[in-house]
Amino acid sequence: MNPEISIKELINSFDLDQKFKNIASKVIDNKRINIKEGVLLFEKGDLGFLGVLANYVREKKHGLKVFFNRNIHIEPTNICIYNCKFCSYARKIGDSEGTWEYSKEEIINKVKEYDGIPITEIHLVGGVHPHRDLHYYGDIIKSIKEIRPNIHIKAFTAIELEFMIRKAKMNLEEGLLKLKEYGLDSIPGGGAEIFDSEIRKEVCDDKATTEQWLRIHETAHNLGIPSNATILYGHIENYEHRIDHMNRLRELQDKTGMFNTYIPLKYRKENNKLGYIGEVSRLEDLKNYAVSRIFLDNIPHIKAYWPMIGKETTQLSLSFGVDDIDGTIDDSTKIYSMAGAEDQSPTLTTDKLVQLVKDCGKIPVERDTLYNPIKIYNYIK
Ligand code: V47
Ligand code: SF4
Repeated sequence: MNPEISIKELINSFDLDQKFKNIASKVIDNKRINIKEGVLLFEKGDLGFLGVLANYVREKKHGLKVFFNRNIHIEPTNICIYNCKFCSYARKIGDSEGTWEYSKEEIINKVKEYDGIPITEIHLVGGVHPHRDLHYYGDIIKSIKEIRPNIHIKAFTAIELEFMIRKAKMNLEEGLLKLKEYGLDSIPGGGAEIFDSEIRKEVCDDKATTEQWLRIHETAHNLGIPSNATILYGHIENYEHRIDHMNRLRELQDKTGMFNTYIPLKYRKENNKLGYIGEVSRLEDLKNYAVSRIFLDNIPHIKAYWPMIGKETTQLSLSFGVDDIDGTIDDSTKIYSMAGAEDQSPTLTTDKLVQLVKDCGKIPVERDTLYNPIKIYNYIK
């Protein structure tokens, strides 16, 4: 069946206001929706309609494929100089409880535990330790590469990078190039939080600014280092702030084209200072994925981070624009478990991950960090 006819028929089956019909026509004709239209989708979009439109975009880009990778997360420390109100895991030097810092040897030993296991990526992210600079972490990356030369190292949020480069008294370009030399392959999406300056001031006023976050990613892209982008949603921001956030990413992506994936991170409320506001519903999560897929026409992938939202919402998200589920096989990350994530000890074998995708009628694809396929699974159950 011609996919354009079927999507038009599907859209016509909704009783839609003209404004939504115009948005759907734009999306079907490969035209970009504007800020006002993005906000309208959030405010008044029917969830079924959003799902159909987001799924159309998703299938046009990736068919029924759902990407995952085999990675491990290592968090070198939870010591952090900053005071983000949503953070449940950061501690200060000298705090009597719940503080950790792994030595270089401990990190290397963790990597060695995966000898012979076909992981393709190490995701290395932690707190901003006041005494550690770029060379300290660069040396760790170099040592990991010595024992696993082909592993992809995706490391350090823009917040960590801003501090460790400044501490090493380098400018951004020098610092990022040096890290690349040590073995850094790409940058994860964390630290973006919310770009609106007023809301950012309310939730994380002492760390790198929006402008710094964007500059770090732009500089990395210009040096050939790809990256991801996140948003922290479901706290005190409103829909305009979410669209503003995505719009800034869309504009940067127009310039560089080096963002691989957009990862909406749902705010979790346990053990942090914003807990009194509670959490948004699953419906809101699905709406957020769908609008993200529709609005961010130039970012190839939308990722649902399953340890954070749980396996069921992850499965539902696959019909609301998501095509990537990260796929951590052994996730020792504490940033979410301490904030009350669904999955308190997130590990999924590849078999279970593959089944989770097949159960949704989709095709699991194991990928490397840069989305080159490693194995395409048969989608028959
Ligand atoms: O920037 C902190 C978030 C992020 C909470 O690039 C919280 O592939 C929810 O960016 N509730 C760091 N979120 C993690 C991150 C990430 C994760 C998975 C994959 C990738 C990738 C990147 O975690 C922080 C912050 O936005 N976070 N506290 C909380 N209470
Ligand atoms: Fe530090 Fe990151 Fe926690 Fe903020 S979110 S306090 S930067 S560890």
